[in-house]
Amino acid sequence: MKVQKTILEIAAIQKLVRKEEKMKNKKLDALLMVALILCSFLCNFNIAFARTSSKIFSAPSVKSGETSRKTDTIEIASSNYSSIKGTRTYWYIDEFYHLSSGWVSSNSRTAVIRMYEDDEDPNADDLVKTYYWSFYGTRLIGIVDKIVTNDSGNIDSSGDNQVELYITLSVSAKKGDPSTATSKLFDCHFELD
Ligand SMILES: [Ca+2]
Ligand SMILES: [Ca+2]
Ligand SMILES: [Ca+2]
Repeated sequence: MKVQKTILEIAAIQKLVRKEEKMKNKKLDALLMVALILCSFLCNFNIAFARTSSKIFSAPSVKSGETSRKTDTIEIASSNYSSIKGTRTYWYIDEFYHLSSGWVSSNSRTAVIRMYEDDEDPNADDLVKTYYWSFYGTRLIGIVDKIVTNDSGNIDSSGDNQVELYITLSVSAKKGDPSTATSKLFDCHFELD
């Protein structure tokens, strides 16, 4: 009688354990499903919000202590927004080069790159962002010092998803610099959210 009771108790415990395991598996399945849904949502989000990149172009040549002429204007259109805010524009350096021979090597030289959005007369172009950079010897160091957003609002007409961007470059003077302009200091490109 006692033995039979013990067997029944063991069977009941085994049933309980199996039930708990089933519950655990169900919970794991549910968690896995949530993770999968979240992942596919994030992947889609990433694809939907892919940035547009412009072609790579060269820095303008510049004389010591002066501001360069503007580069060619580059048209770049967003596939995410119908109106473009200054905060949704980006400018990156792809390749760094040295100042032309004869220029003084200095770690206290600085460069300022201004990104503008071109507009038709009589509208003035918009100063969108300013990038402040330091030199290491005769080339820019790898990372920008400071980026200032000068215009965080719409930089073109509302409903116009294409902006027309260009940059200018200023390089601070060092005593002994030649009066000749630099050859290209970097290659760069724009991006747009
Ligand atoms: Ca424009
Ligand atoms: Ca504009
Ligand atoms: Ca436009």
